[in-house]
Amino acid sequence: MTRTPWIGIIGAGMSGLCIAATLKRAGFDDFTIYEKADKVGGTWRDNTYPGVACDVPSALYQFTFDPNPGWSRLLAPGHEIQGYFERVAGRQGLREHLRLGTNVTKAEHVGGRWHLYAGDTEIDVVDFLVAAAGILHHPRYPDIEGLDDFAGAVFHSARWNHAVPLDGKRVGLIGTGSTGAQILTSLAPRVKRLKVFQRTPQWVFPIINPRVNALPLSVISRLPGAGLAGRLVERSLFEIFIEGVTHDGWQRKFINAMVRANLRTVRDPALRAKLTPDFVPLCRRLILATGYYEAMQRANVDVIVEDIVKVESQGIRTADGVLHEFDVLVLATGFDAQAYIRPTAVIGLDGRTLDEAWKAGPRAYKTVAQPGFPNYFMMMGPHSPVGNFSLTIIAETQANYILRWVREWAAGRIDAVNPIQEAADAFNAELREAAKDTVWATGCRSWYHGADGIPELWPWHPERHQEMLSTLEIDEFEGSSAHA
Ligand code: N01
Repeated sequence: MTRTPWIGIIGAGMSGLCIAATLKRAGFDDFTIYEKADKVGGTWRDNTYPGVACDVPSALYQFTFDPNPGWSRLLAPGHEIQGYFERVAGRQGLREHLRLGTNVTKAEHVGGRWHLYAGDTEIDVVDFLVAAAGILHHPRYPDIEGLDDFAGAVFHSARWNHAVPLDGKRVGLIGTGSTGAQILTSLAPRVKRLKVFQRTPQWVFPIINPRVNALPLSVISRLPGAGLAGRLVERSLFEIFIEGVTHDGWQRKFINAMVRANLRTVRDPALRAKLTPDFVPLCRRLILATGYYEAMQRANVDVIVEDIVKVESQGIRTADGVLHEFDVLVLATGFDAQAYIRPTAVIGLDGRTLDEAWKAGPRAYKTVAQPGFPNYFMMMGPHSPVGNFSLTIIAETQANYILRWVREWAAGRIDAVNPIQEAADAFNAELREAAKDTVWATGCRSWYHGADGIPELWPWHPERHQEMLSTLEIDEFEGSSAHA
C-alpha cells in the first residue's frame, strides 16, 4: 500500500456493517461509520412490530464471513437478526469505528475529497464515501384526510409504539404488504377485533417456519457436513423464487399453483373473492407467510375493501359510509423506496447534486457508483437485486467490489473512481429493456415500479450481479487517468 485511504460510511445497518467489516478484514482500518440512530441494525433496529421476521432463510441472510450457527428458526425473528448484527459489530471490531447519533446531512466533493456535514458543522473529510443508508428506510405515511384527528394511538409499522397496549383492543391495520401480513398473523389471536384495510389483495405463498435448534435437528446439525448440506437445501428452495421472477418456467407455475391452492383454503367464497388478486403471482413482492388465511378467517378479523374516505376521532370512515371504530391504528403502508441516501444532500463534481442526477429516477453505474460523483459508492444502490432475494449476499458482492477500487487507490493506480456517463447509460438502458420482460411488468403497481411504471429492480438472476461486479471495467471509468 502506498497511501492510506480515509473512508466515511453512512449507515450502520446490514450493508454498512458489511462494507465496514470487509474493509477491516482487508486491513483498511481508517474508516468511520456514521449512524444517525443510537445503535446499529438499520431495518432490524427500526422494525420491531409484532411478528417481524425475515422471510428469507436465516442461513442465507447472514454474512458468509460471520455465520451464526444458533438461529432458532428457519426464518429467524427480527430481534434475533438485530442481535446478530449487534454481535457482528462487536466480533468484527467495528464498534470503535461507530459514530452514533450523527446524522450526515450533506456530503460535498471538493478538491478531490468528500466533506461531510452534520447540519452546519463539518465533521469529516474523507477520500471515499460509501452510502449505506438502506432502501426501505423512510416510512411512507398515507395521505389520508384526518389522520391527525384520530383519538387513539396511531403509528407506522417501522415506528412501533410498544407503550400502547394491544391485548383485548380494537385495532385497525392499513396495508397488506409483507409487513401487514406479519402483523396480521401475529396480532389476530391477541386483539379483541382486527380490521384489515386492504386496498390490493396479495398472493400468499404458504411457508413453514420450523425451529431449527430443536432435537433432532440440533443433533443432525452437529454431523460433519450437515451445515453445508442444510444451506444447499435452503438455497435450492430459495432458487425457485429467484427463477420464478426471472423466467417463465416450471418454478413460476409451481409458485402459481401453490398460492392458488393456499387461497382455496379460504372457505367462504365471498371472503375468498375479496382476497383474490387480479395480477400474476410474483408481479408484486410475494408474501411468504404462515397462517395468513387462517388469520383472515378468524371471527375477530374483518377485511375491509371499501375505500378509506377519512380518519375521524373514533376510527376510519369508508366510502360506503360506515365508521369503523378502534382504539389503535397501525399504518403498515410501506416506505419511500426511491429515496436511498436522500434527504442527505450529496453534491458531486461541478456542484451537481444527486437529486439533479436522479431527476428521471435513481440510475447508477452497475448499482454501486455514480457518474460525476468520484470515489462515491453505494451499498444497495439503484437496481440492486432486491425483491425475494437475500440482501446479505448482494451486500457482500458490492462490498468486495468497492474494496477492489479502494485497493487500486491505495496502490496509487487511480485517484478518482468516476464512471463514465455513457457506461452507466448503457447499463441502465439494457436493464430497463430487460425489465420489460420480467413478471414485474405483467400489469401491477407496487414499490417495485418507478414513476413511469417500469420495474426498478434487477431483472436478471442475482448471479449475474456477482459476475458483473467480479471485475473492474477500468475503461468504463474516467479515472483511467490512472498513474501506476
Ligand atoms: O410495504 P408495501 P411493506 N390506503 O409497500 C397499503 C420488505 N419486507 O412494509 O398495495 C390504503 O409492500 C398498500 O396498498 P397497495 C419487503 O421487501 C420484508 O409491507 O399500494 N392502503 C400495501 O398494501 C416488502 O416488499 C420483510 O394498494 C395503503 C401496503 O400499504 C417491503 O419491505 C418483511 C395506503 C404497503 O405495502 C415493503 O413491505 C416486511 C393508503 N393510502 C417487509 N398506502 C421480510 O421478511 C399504502 N397502502 C424480509
